[in-house]
Amino acid sequence: MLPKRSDFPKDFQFGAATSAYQIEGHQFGGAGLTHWDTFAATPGNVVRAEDGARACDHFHRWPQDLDLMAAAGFDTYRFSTSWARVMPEGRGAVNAEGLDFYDRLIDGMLARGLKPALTLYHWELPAPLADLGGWRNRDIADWFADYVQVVTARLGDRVWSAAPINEPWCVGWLSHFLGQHAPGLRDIRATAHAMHHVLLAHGRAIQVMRDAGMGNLGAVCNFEYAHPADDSPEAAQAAARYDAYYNQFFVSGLFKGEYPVEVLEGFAPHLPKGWQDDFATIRAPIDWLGLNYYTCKRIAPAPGPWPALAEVPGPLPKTAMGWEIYPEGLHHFLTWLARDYTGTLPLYVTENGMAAPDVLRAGAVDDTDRIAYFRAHLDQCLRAIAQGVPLQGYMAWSLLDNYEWALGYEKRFGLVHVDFETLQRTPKASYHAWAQALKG
Ligand code: IFM
Repeated sequence: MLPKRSDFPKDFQFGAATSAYQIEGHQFGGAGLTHWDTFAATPGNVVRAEDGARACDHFHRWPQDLDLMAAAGFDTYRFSTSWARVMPEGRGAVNAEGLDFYDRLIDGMLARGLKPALTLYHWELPAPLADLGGWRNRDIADWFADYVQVVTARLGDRVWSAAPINEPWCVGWLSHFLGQHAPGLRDIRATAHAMHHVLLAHGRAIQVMRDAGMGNLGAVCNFEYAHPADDSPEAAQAAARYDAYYNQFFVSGLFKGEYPVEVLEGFAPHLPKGWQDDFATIRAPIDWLGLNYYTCKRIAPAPGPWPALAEVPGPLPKTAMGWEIYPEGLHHFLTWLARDYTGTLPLYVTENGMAAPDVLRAGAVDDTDRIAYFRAHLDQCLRAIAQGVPLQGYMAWSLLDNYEWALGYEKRFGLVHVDFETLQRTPKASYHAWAQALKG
């Protein structure tokens, strides 16, 4: 059983989240090529070279998917617009069919009593912009602002909340340093540029939306608890470096107008010229911060250049992603952020959930592990709220099984099972547990 709605403060928002490329089907409706299409088409990058061409075909099946959201009793639906669907070349011409789609989708949410929680970039960079250097190119802040302007003009009057960019760490580090996501680079200079430009683009987008009169604007960052692998001072320092570039970099930029010293040790020669001057834009006031939280890591020192660390396996039970289940980490980040960065600013858990080896048997999926995962993390939310943390909502990842990026369709995070042959949706036991918890 999950904690009940009535266990949370009045007006606490419960939701579920998805993202455009992971569910829509990018071959439909005139969307342009993205860097995920080209990344997936390059051997070795993605399991079975799968891409988002069809995904869950949410482009056509969205009424059914929104019905599922509403029937479970969720309050908010966190979704994203695809840059390449709205502007297939990334700049210039607008794809009317794409904007019409999002227009219908938002009206569909409102008709069902769901609050639209918009994210403007969940990783589907238009390929023509990748050709120009993508996030390494400072001009991306202006390209992004122009796209945000187009979306805002059409949809801004009806969304409940908006955040420019999902998980800046993944856009920057995972994609340019670790090479695991598009564009698959492994280069510290590219990483430093991308991580800074993501924040600059965020700030420009907030300005655009604010100028257009929109409110309830936020940022969504992901966090991973860093345990030192052992008791040595070297492991403690390695974990501190990991924590600095993973957990502190973006919130330090957004709320303090600085970058952590541990990150500057590696980044200083590589950040774009004049980076300090951009904090005035980056610090554009926001109305809330969203946390995406899944797991912790064990960090050991390692030979080699900065950051000179390695992840080692940990002892806790793991999800199908191989991620340790560590709900206390969510409590840590909620209290740490409120204490050191955000104060009384509302916080939202904008993603939390687990991949499991779900099996559809006789029309049902018995994902009791996922229910336990949600319960454990919701309990940590309640603990933080009782301690005064201004947490105002929680959104499960994800409504549907979907395209899990470099891992293709193999890892299932959904409350609703998707058969990727027939595209049939089947609510799992976790979906029914949410519906029960949200009743009344
Ligand atoms: O599927 C992703 C999502 O796109 C961003 N946050 C983490 C999820 C699980 O890996």
